[in-house]
Amino acid sequence: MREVGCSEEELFSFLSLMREKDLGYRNILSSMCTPPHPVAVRAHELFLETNLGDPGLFPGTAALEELLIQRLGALMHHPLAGGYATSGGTESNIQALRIAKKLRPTKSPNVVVPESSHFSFQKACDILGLEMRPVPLDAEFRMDADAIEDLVDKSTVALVGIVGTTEYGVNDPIARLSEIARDRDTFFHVDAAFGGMVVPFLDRPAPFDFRLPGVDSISIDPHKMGMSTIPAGCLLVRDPRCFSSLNVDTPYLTVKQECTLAGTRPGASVAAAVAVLEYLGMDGMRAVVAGCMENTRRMIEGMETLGYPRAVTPDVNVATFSCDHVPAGWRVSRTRAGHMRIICMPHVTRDVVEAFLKDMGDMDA
Ligand code: 0PR
Repeated sequence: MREVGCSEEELFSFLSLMREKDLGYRNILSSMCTPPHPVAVRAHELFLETNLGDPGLFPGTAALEELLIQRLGALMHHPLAGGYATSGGTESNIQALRIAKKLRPTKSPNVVVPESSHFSFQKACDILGLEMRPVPLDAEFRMDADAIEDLVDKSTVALVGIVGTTEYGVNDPIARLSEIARDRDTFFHVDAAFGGMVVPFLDRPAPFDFRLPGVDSISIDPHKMGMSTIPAGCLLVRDPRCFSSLNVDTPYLTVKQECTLAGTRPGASVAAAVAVLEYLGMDGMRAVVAGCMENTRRMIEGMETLGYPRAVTPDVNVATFSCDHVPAGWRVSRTRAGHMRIICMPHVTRDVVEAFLKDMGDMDA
C-alpha cells in the first residue's frame, strides 16, 4: 500500500481511466447481464451499506429479501416457497446440490445433469465430492429424457434440468423430468438462472416450476433478465425446511443460525431486485421480455437472410448461428460446438440488432 494516501482527484482520475478501458454494453451481444434498470440503481444506492449476513441489524432490508422470495415464489407458482438471495446462479446451484446431498446420505453420491449444464455444476460437484453424470442432448440441444433411465441409480442425489440453457437458450423437458424424479424418488433441481425471468412472461409459457410436483428447487437470477444490480441470484425451495440441513450456529450474530453459503451478503442488490419487480410488475416485465423475444426473432431472420442459418429455434432470447466471422467492434460469444451465440438482452435494442445486421451484411459485400 502507499505510505501516504493520494488525493481524491488523483484517485478518481485513475479510477476513471480504468473504467474507460471497460467496454460499454452497446456492442456487447455476448452477455447474460445488462445495465441495471434506473430504479435498481437508485435502490442500490439507498441500501449501499446494508449487510444481510447480520439481518437483525437491518430488519428493513431483511424484510425486502423476504419480499423478493415471496414474489419470485409466487412467480414460480408457490408463494410459500423457501429461499434466500444468493450471489447468482453458481451459488444457487451449489447450495441446491448441497441440500440434495444432505437429504440422501450415500457412499458415492452422483448427480445427473444435462451435457448443456452451466460450468457451475462442475464447481458444485468438485466442492461437494459428487460424481457428475452428463446426459446427452437431442438434436435441439435439450436433455434427452430417454437417456436418463440408465444413469439414475440408488446413489443419485439429484437430477438437474435447465430452463434457458446458457449456450442455446432452450428448455429441457422439465415436465417429463419431474415425472422421472418422482418415480425414482430423486431430488429435482431446475436451473432457471436465465430462463426463470423470461419464460413466465411469455405468451404461452410451458410449465417448468413448482406447479410440477417433482420440482424441489429452482435457481432464478434477478441480475440477468431481472435487470437488477450485480450480485443478485435466488435459490427457491418447495419445502422451506430443507434449509435446516445447511444451518450452522452463529452464536454472536443477531440470528442464531445461518444456512447461506456466504456470510456477509449485500442488501443493496436485493433491494435493487425488488425495486425492478415492484416498479415494472407483470405487465412491465412482459413488455421487456416481448421486446427481447421480438429482437431475437429479427436477429435470426436477418442472419438467415444473410445466409447464416440458426443452430436451433430458441425458447428464450438467445440466438445461435453457423457463422464463423464477426464484424469489427462487436462482441459475440461461441458455444462449445463453435456456433456464434448472441443474447438479445434489454440493451440489445432493435436499433442495435439492425446495426449489427448491417455490419454483417457489409462484411460479406
Ligand atoms: N446457470 C445458468 C443456466 C447460467 O446461464 C449461468 C450463467 C449460471 C447458472 C451461473 O450464474 P452466475 O454467473 O450468476 O453465477 N450464465 C452466464 C454465462 O456463463 C453468465 C455470464 C453473464 C457470463 C455475463 C458472461 C457475461 O458477460 O454465459
